[in-house]
Amino acid sequence: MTVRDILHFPDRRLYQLAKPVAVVDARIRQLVADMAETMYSAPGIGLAATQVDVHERVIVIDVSEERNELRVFINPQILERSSDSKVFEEGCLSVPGFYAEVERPDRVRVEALDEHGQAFTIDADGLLSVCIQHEIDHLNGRVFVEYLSRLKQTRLRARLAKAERVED
Ligand code: QAP
Ligand code: CO
Repeated sequence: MTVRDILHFPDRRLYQLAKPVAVVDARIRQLVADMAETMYSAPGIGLAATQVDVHERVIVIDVSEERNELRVFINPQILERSSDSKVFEEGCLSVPGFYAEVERPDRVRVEALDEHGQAFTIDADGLLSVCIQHEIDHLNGRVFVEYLSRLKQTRLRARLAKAERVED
């Protein structure tokens, strides 16, 4: 297992649309293992392949306290969204140090393949629901900051550009 480099907003590669996985094979399982390692070492609760510059539809999530309930979603599809929505404070490993409230459907029903290529369906609510929706957005080339007002996005870009200059 290897910790992979995470792309940082506003890297253009974060806007790429990920392709469906055709076969869940050893290569995909290697990707899943590396993504899990990368997420746990960050530490984070979710990571999409897009964030490690692999543009295939693979997500890893662990929202458990103990950090021992890895969930793998390959080719995830949202089958149903609840009509009621909730606001949640989100963060992202691709936008370190930045958090903002985002409104999304409260619950989702999701179908996906696991790391063995086995199909499963799950009804998610709470943090898991937010996380699944956030990560599927990544696969569609969408970063959560795009839900913010133009003004907030402009301020964030200015702040990140400044932080970048200080680091170099
Ligand atoms: C997405 O995000 C998410 O800024 C996963 O300095 C977040 O794992 C879904 C992280 C919140 C739902 C709610 C962020 C780590 C981790 C940072 C993450 C940071 C260090 C974010
Ligand atoms: Co993210």
